[in-house]
Amino acid sequence: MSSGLDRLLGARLPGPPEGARHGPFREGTFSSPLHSERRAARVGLWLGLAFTVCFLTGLTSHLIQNPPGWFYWPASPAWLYRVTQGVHVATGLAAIPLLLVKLWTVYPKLFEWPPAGSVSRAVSRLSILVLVGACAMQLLTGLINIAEWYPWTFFFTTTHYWTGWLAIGAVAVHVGAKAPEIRRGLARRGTAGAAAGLTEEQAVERAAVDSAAEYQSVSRRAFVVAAGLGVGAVTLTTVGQSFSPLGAVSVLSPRVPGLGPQGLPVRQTAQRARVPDVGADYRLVVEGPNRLELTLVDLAAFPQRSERLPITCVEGWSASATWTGVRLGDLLEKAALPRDTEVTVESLQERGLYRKSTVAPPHAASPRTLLATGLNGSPLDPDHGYPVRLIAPNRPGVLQTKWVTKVTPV
Ligand SMILES: Nc1nc2c(c(=O)[nH]1)N[C@H]1C(S)=C(S)[C@@H](COP(=O)(O)O)O[C@H]1N2
Ligand SMILES: [Mo]
Repeated sequence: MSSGLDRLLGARLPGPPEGARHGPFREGTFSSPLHSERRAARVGLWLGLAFTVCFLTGLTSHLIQNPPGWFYWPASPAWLYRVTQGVHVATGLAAIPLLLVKLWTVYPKLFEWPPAGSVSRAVSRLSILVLVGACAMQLLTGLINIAEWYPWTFFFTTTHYWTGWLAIGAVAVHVGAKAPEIRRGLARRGTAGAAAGLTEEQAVERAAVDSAAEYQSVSRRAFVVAAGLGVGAVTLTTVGQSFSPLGAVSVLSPRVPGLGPQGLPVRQTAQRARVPDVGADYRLVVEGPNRLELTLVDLAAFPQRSERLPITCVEGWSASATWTGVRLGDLLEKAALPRDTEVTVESLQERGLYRKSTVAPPHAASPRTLLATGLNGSPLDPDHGYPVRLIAPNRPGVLQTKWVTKVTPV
């Protein structure tokens, strides 16, 4: 807290005499301008922006995977989800160093005296506990999840969703409660006092104290540069997992583009998913008024299409590939169903959350949605879904079902 503010508020603070305070509780312990209201508000602004964008893109991903009746997600542009989910993971990662910086600018508040003072003060400090707890938990579990380490027994996706609401709610409450401080902190020097409703004389005094403290400190600029470099380094070394031009410097991302069979990453292998061996008895069944039961030879007799489409894992990595196969719409039409029929696509995989997915009408009808048998010019590798996988434009990877054996109208 700046000494100017201390002086202004000091008269109103009840508490034991200065001599009774010890260690960091003594007045003037934290005099660095890096702990100023101004610094806290500016870092907070960036952190708030990162959190808001991260929340909105995360909510979008949630709605695509659990669409309520009013929700519409288009099949084109094919790259849209790749961008929204890439931004979700990138802003979440950037928020980690930002949160650490923010906590460092404000931690002297832990030693404010008196500790509670009033009921409203106690409530406000408790709300900070919820805020910091929810934000830290959200960022940390998100990071562990994209590193593909799952050391928990709860279902990550549901927890991540609800903690997201808790975190953004706590951010909103915090911004509301701190509005005067934020306004002062973000105001240009000189107008700060006016925004705070001080008399002209007080404002001049405050501005003088604040700017002297800030300007005298060379460390202020070094701090901003270090914080910026931290955020930049995290972003630069991870964003290549979805933004391929930066793939070469993507040393910290868990998924390196190009790794995996046929030049594409694999999240779940055929072996781990315990996919039964595919033999001559394999059939692709399409339920409908004219039920189809197709062998791979039957499937090859349909018109073959090739589409260049990305796989975009919800965990942030994405990669484009050329897929070859039969249009889902062609199969639906052959089964005497409208081309925009909402369908469930089911895998040979017997257990697991991702063995099924629902294809919404815009995606079923899209001429780019394929039941693919080929990838980058050769038959699908078992880990990419041999013999048949779904690939549709603008859809999360988790909905691009592999080892497909059945298509059923919803
Ligand atoms: N049957 C089945 N399909 C699946 C999965 C799965 O676990 N089982 N994983 C999905 C997920 S989470 C992703 S990101 C993509 C990954 O595709 P790839 O392994 O072919 O790159 O496949 C999807 N299809
Ligand atoms: Mo995924």
